[in-house]
Amino acid sequence: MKIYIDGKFYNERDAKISVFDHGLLYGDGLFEGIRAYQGRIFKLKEHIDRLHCSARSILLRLPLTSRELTAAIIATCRQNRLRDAYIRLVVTRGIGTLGLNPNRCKRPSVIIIAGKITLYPAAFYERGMEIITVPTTRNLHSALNPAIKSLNYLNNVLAKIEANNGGCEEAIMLNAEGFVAECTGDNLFIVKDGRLLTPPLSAGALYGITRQVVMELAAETGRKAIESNLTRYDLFNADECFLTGTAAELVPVVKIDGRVIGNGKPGRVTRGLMAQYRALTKVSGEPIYD
Ligand code: PXG
Repeated sequence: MKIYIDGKFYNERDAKISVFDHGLLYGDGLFEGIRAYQGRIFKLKEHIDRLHCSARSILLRLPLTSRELTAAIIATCRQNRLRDAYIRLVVTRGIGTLGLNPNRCKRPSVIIIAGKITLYPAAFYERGMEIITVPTTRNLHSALNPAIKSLNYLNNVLAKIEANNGGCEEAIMLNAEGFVAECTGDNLFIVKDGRLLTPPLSAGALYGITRQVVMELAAETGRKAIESNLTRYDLFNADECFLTGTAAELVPVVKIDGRVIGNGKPGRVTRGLMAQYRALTKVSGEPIYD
């Protein structure tokens, strides 16, 4: 595997960054997780735009323009001869001192890793998955806004550990007010009486790109998605529930905190959106090869 670091490609064993990089010392940096399907990078512009928004929020000046980032990502896929890939774009604050002052970091580093993705088991997509709410609440947006896709993922990691301890692969994170925010690496939707509902960003959700695509796909079939605060009660009484994310795509949820959702099987609206999403990934995206 060839890994891109600041304009050069390295073999896996030589792809290293400094122990003084503030990405490591303080989680001071950003990332994006991007997919390529059949030789096309899905929603690349949206990922790069979100990276810019995150960078602006943490006062990090990206060393590459959007065009340069696009070219570097495509070049990394080509170097690895990939058609279907999981691409991890990481931007760190760069090398600094042991103090946390980011002004000491001269130049942010850009790292691109493109490889294969490990997906949830196929059974989750066919039969649905079980998830639980966990004690760790989502970061307050007044403290560290969950809309910033930063390298500081300890909040999510703790929730993931709690999910695993409870025998689940994903956790529902509530915000400090007790409303549903999102999962550790996925957004959440429910269907109730034909309406598609998802928490607003202000509840502590990431502006998920899959979330946005799902909202657009639902609109195509005349179903307008509604952003609404949701409680656990709303989830327990939903007709359908599913998660969205670049890695997971759409995955049906059939049990939450021991309550069976709907009839305990992936719902009709969920299955319809899953099919629409799969179809879209096959025909759209930035071509890697000419
Ligand atoms: N919430 C959080 C906290 C996330 O990190 C999503 C929602 C879904 O957003 P997108 O834009 O992907 O629809 C994410 C995305 C990984 C991995 O390797 C994590 C994400 C995406 C891809 C891979 O853990 N998180």
